[in-house]
Amino acid sequence: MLNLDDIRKSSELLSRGQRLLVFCHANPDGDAVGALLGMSFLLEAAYPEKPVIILCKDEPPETLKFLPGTERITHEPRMQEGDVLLFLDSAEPKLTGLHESHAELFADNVQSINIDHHPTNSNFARINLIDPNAASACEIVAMIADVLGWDITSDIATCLLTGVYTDTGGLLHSNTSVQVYRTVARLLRAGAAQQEIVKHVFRTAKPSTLKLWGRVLEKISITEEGGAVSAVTKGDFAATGADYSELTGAIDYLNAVPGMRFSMILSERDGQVKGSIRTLRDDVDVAEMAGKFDGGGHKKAAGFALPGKLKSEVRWKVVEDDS
Ligand SMILES: [Mn+2]
Repeated sequence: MLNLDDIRKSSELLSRGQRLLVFCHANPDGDAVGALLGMSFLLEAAYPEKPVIILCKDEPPETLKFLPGTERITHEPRMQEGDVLLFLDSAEPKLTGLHESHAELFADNVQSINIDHHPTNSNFARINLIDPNAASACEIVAMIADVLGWDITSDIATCLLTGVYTDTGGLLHSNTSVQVYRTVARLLRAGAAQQEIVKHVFRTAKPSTLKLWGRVLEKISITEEGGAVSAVTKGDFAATGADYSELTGAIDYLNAVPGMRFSMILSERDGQVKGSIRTLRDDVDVAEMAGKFDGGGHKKAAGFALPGKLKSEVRWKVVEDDS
């Protein structure tokens, strides 16, 4: 639960800002883009005299370009005296991809607000609005808007509902709480374009995406530890013409293998191997598993990134010939 006092302090901080810079994490997903745009529009309405600058290191994936305002996302922050910064859905500075190129964003004297639902959040900002019980950052943004009496327009509701949907896998994941359904009802009442979201996010797949998923599915192997594991190499991305963002969602198919403790997809990108881990079980903590590789996340959905590349290993075993 969020502290109402912290929400009030945030609004005081925002009202003192000359400009408002809103950020989400790099390689943005539906929750990151939805919260980024939803919050930016809320701020523009609440503080019409203040410039609101919308920032993300990377472009949003094609599937999210239907959201209003994606063309306003810029990639290079230029901080000025009097700026107030907001970070969304980002558990730590490095996830913005800007911590090295723009270390000034995270300096001690910066006026910043951190809105997130990752339990691993490092509370790196001046004010930290962290609710690990929330299923998405968008859910928290909707809640803050209601606490502060900010009007949620239909465009804002569409942005926020996108994050609520994507971070719950279309209301299917175990994080789909009573509060998630309440938020959905709230956003539908505000006029969210629910069918547009469903169409673009869950019912649209480019041929390159389907081909990439084909490779993921073909390469599933079951490990001794009870994991359904697959991997995609740089070569797979090149051969299918898919980009990294198109891998999103494929892991749910690995999770469908019965009896597994967890599922994992390893993918090569930019000289790194990224691991995404999921589990459907209550007695497995994938955030802890990811932590062993310097990663983090939630108990049921986590990830890590290691420098290097993938090397496939085929294991052969000689057995008795009983044919
Ligand atoms: Mn999220």
